[in-house]
Amino acid sequence: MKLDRVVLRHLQMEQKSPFTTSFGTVTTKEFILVEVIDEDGVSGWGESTAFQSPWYNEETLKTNWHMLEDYLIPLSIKEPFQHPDELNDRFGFIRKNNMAKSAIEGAVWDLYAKKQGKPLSAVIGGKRQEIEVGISIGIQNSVDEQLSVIEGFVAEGYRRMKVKIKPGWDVDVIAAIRARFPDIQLMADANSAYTLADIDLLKQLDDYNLMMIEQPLAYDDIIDHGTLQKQIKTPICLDESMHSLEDTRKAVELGSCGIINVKIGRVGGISESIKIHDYCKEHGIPVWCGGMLESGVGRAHNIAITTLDGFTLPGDTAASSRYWERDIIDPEVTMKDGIITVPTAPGIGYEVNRGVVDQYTAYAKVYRK
Ligand code: OSB
Ligand code: MG
Repeated sequence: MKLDRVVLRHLQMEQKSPFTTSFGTVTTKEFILVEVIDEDGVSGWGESTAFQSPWYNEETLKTNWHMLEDYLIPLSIKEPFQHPDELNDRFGFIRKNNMAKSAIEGAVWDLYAKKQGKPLSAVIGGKRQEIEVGISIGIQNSVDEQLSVIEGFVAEGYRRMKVKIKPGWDVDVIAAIRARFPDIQLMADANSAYTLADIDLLKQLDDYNLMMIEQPLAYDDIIDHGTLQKQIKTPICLDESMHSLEDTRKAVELGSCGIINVKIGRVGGISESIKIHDYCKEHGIPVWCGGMLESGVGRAHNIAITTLDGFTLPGDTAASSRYWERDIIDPEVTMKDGIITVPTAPGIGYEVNRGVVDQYTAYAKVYRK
């Protein structure tokens, strides 16, 4: 593969509804859409999952633009390559900046699959034609509101409800949800809002048959999570503190979690996600695909990775209509009875709608050799 040029676009997409977690609220999604174009004029698409400000991790839209412009694009354009893994080797000397790396690596994976005329899912070894999905629900203004939002998503067919918790919005809310919905697959995501001082409170959550509790402790911790896991029955799932296969190995060896949330951007791309998947499968650790409120392009990558057989739990990959009035892909991602049908067209399997992309583009720049 030989890249002729790369286009970066800064997109601004108004969300249908605000999304609130323990660290704040997002109402407009701002992100970088990456397009790589090869010498034959074929385009591959990727999306950065960095937000506008560094509340989820240390990366931002601007730090990603800088890394892409000054390092990752020049390294990708300078010489041809045979396989996307070679790009990761080229990027290897750059520490972290995983979401920036993943954005262009994902675009190259799409291009790589398109050149072979195969869907990305098949190219990475995915076998599933359908994936089971759940939904992640932000913190609401009242318990009644939380219950009615859940009721709506249960009726829509989502297979698993994930609710956000934070100090002051935890045990009572979970108890109320369980009382109303005794049988749903339910889990809680704390986005690092607690410490080991909260251990008694976290133990109380064991009474509600949660599938897991996601990242209860610090965003950069794997040690305290191990201490906590030994004292609670609910499996811990790590999100924020997993950046690589090495982090995963350490967490598993320390007994710090029973489940791993794989986010392609957070771990630096599809190649690293596959390695984490393979390791977890070998060690009996279930994985599932997390979400970062992606547009259709990132969503398509998430669908592709979820076709690997170690992704045994429903992910956070909801339908386009959960997030956007109009997504940037055709067709948009739809969900029926908790199932998304995996696309069979080459690459990410959805067509990027350039007209819609243009409407959301605040700024764009073309990079050549
Ligand atoms: O912790 O998984 C998270 C959204 C933004 C940042 C972090 C997280 C989330 C979600 C939403 O839970 C998942 C989605 O619907 O894309
Ligand atoms: Mg999370």
